[in-house]
Amino acid sequence: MGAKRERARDPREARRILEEKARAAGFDLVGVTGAGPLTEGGERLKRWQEAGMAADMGYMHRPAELLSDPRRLQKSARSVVSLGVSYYPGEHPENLEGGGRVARYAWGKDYHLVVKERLRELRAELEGALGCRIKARAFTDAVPLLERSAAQHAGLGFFGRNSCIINGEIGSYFFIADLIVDQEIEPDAEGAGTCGRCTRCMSACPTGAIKAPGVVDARLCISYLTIENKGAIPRELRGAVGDWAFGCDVCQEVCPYNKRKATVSRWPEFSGAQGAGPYLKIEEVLGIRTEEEFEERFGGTPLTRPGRAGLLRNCCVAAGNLALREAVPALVQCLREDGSPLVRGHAAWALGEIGGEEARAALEGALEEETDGECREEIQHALGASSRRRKRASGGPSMV
Ligand code: B12
Ligand code: SF4
Ligand code: SF4
Repeated sequence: MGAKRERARDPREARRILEEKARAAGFDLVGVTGAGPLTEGGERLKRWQEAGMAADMGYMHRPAELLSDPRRLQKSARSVVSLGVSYYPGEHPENLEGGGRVARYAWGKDYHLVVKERLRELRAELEGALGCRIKARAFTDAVPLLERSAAQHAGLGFFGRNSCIINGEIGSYFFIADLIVDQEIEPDAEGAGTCGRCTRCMSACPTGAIKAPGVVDARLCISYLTIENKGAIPRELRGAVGDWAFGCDVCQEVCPYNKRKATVSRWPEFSGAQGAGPYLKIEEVLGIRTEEEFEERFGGTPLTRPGRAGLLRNCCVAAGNLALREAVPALVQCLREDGSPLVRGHAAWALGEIGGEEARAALEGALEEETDGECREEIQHALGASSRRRKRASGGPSMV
């Protein structure tokens, strides 16, 4: 076999071969853009950062010039191949058993691993078909690049008012994956489309996180609060989190493009059967005390991202919002014996929301034992909530 060439000969032929191989690898959307800086995206990102909307996601505070320039990731880059794969696993069944709701993208296996493997295979296929070596950086949601802006430039879709990239044929329930390559591949026309006069996502967002068309304030977004956020979920936002225990789909659920176009993913790895599925059993999650148990239960799924304490925190909030009486014993145990103050504090809050004698007794007992300042404050607040509820129930004056 002769030595491989450095370059594919014809950019148009390379584009045709890419289309064929990417479709064969199971990608639903394929597009290409040049490797130059994503100027408009970078400017918007800077304004978003300056407004504090990146919250405490360290990787989103990197300089906008870095996040918007593919060549900073790979010096020899000549094209960015943007790929889309639907993860849509179907509609949420009704929450009849008081579960913690999981966003659709996370029902199955960890997409980082699943998609990366296919990207690796795709690159090998391309090298074979083009007869040249390809220097490539392959990733999905894992490196500092504005993947949505690159996808829009590569023609995968347009920016919706919810800030997701929407494709006219499949909606927005898809992952974006990228191959930054050192090959000249014929670029596609930019993605076009519009929300028209629709503003459904902006009015449906439970926390009012969509501040302007395409601008999501992460500090308010349930997806941030339940996944990336390492600390407490601000008390004033907990009620609006509802039963979401991991991520949030509201601004995509209401989108007419998804209502009309979303079709179930062809990748079995993203089905609920291969991972955590649409709902978590709240009591079961609240019983996880060690990192080992957590890894055994959720390893290989996206749900490891917030860590054990983060996921238990979320389940406490969901239990409180669902007023889940069955969860009281598990919450009491969290309050008494969990090693994380984050979990104890949110368990106290949930017990205050659910109320009842057992919850109240546990809160009073915990106040005597608890030494962590923030937890003590949560317990006191929960006791206040519970006595206000008691007064209301007995017809007495209310403080609210
Ligand atoms: C940080 C991050 C988050 C943060 C912040 C989200 C946000 N909207 O910025 C949080 C944790 C909240 C989040 C949540 C979600 N995320 Co996220 N997230 C990212 C990440 C890592 C960076 C996004 C980013 O750069 N944000 C900064 C803002 C400023 O950039 P932007 O979203 O691209 O917004 C641009 C528009 O304003 C745009 N723009 C440019 N021109 C124009 C023109 C018009 C008219 C408009 C309106 C906008 C516009 O310029 C901005 C800068 O590029 C990307 C992966 C990546 N590396 O890109 C995934 C990514 C965006 N997330 C993704 C997903 C799936 C989600 C969730 C759906 C998960 C869930 N179900 O819980 C939610 C959706 C929430 C939402 N409505 O955005 C997918 C989106 C796929 C798609 N089809 O769009 C990505 C691309 C990951 C992937 N590789 O698939 N995410
Ligand atoms: S993911 Fe949920 S909280 Fe975040 S912007 Fe969309 S609807 Fe709002
Ligand atoms: S719900 Fe309406 S405004 Fe929001 S992204 Fe979809 S089409 Fe656009």
